[in-house]
Amino acid sequence: MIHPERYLVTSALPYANGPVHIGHLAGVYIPSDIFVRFLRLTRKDVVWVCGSDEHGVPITLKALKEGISPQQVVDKYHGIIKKSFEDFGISFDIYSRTSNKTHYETVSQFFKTLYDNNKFIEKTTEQYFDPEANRFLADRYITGTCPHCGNENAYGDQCEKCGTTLNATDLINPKSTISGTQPVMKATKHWYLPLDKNEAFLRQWILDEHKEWKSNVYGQCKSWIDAGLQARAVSRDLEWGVPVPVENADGKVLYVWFDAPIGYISATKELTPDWEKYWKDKNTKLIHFIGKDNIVFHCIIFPAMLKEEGSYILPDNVPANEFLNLEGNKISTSRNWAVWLHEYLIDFPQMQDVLRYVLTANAPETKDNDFTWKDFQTRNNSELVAIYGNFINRALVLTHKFYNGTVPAAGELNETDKAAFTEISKLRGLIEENILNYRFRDALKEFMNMARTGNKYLAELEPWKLVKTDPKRTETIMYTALQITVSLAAAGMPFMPFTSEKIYGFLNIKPLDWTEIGNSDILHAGHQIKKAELLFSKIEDSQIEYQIQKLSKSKKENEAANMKTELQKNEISFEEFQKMDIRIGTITAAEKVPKTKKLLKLTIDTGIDTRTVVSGIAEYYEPELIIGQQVSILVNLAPRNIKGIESHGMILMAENSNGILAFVQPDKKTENGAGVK
Ligand code: B3M
Ligand code: ZN
Repeated sequence: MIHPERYLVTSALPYANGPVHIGHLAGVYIPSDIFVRFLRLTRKDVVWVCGSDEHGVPITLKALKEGISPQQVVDKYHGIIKKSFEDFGISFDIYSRTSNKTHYETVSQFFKTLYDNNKFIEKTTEQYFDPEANRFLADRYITGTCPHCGNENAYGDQCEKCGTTLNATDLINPKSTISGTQPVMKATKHWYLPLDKNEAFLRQWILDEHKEWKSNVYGQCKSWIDAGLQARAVSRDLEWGVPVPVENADGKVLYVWFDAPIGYISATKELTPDWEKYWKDKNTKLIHFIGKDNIVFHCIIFPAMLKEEGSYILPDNVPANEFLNLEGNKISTSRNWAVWLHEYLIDFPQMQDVLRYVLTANAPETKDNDFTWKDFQTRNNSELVAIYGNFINRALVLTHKFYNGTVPAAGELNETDKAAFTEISKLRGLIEENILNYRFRDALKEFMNMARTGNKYLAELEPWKLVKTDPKRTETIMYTALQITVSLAAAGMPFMPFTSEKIYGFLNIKPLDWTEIGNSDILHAGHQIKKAELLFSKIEDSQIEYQIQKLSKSKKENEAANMKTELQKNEISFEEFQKMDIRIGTITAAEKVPKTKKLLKLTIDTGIDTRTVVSGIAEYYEPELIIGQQVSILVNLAPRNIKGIESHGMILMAENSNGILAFVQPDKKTENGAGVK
């Protein structure tokens, strides 16, 4: 017997420092849930592990802010997060947590193995220490003046006003956020993982052997490796975390990014005594689902750890997603600019699948995407209600009406009937192929095409009319429509499991295997189905307005406090301003610059001439959609060569505090060449 393919799937462990929102679902948990549900339907040997990430500065900072202990923080949010996942049908085999005993043992053992085999280098460096609080300060515990922009509240790792990455020692007038006093430098010893030693291996393993990885993932890995890898400290001077398991390491814990990925291993151990076949057998495919900010940890650092340890397999793929924005702004916990899962369910009870659908249809698979409530409404009303729901409802209601809910017997299937089944089987193949290649949006599109196939079948054959003139043929049509209904329940299971379960309930049958989709003979004549209810209902404008209003409240309340307006620049004279020749022009063509993420090549009619400008706006605009727009362009800027293209001028853009760009445009159409003064 051939053994089924074996998979170990992991999803990023969310920090237990706050509830989860739609960004988490869209980026990581829905795609992995679709993938795993599909594997289960195809009878693969699969385990899927996740859990709360309960260590690190994100947790201790939250504790400081809420005035409770780190343990209280993680206990509170672990419960909330776990419940949200369950409520949305995220079907982990285990949702564990990194504060438990198995995890501490697994991490300590892992560290000791590397330590005993001399895989670490020990280094003593000077770090900021708060004498009053008697502790070393992680970067986030130090604030001071940014040397670049003068912001007085820059953090030890980053200035949030100008966005510069900093070292704590760059700050002017550093202050401890714990005691408010000035920290001092003090020597401290730490253990470092020499990533540089793994550079050749990583280069070959990723850049040569994993060219099939998503381009955003591959690209990030390449730039890290090309920039040259350095040794990374795997320990910290903190009280919260897994203690460094060697002598003379009091007050030191392992860095959260050392312990957290090992959480995948601990969770598997908790799940099954058979855990080693998932982690140590070369025939297992290990897949990490993560967001783009976690790429380096999962593609470079964790694999280097696994490689050094020696007994584990490495990931087969790391299908990271980009970010989901909300109504044009970055999702932000501190500004409460988010749709929280537990709140969604209060406003839209039992409507998990609608959110799952919209977040999949609009998933940030290749670039950042925007969630808007309007789009949510449209997709529900004109896709779920009008297509999927409509077909299922018609099939079931007519069966009750014509045959009191008994499946009719089919006569000979004609070409139209057979073509419908052929189409369903073909679409099944396409869904399958897309899921296995991590293209969940496309997979969902093909699923909706399956629903369209059903809709079209009924709309063309009109059994509601035909029943009066040809009841025999109508029986065959309804028989066929019911088989299509079964196929839809089965094919929809990875995407909208609650809906599929409902349909199975109406049909009064057990769930199917994936390979049975497209089968023309699942429900037999005489089988009794149950009363059906509507699967989806229309979302009214008032519901959407309420959500938008709810958001705008948070926006006003929180944005003022978080405004990151740049300081005014030095004064200039009017003559200096006049040197700039700014005109209104129209975009006449636009295309992506190949092999770049941010650049568009634009052709602009400036009124003076038609010219080429390269602009860093690709993350915010689809090239096809901006043709015809008027923009402001600085026309007398010296030409520059950007990625081999000569760029003549610069498009003026407004950039908000989240780095989101918008055109600076005239508010009514004006002639090309009009001067901006
Ligand atoms: N908790 C970071 C995050 O939530 C981190 C992931 C750990 S995965 C091992 O973005
Ligand atoms: Zn700054």
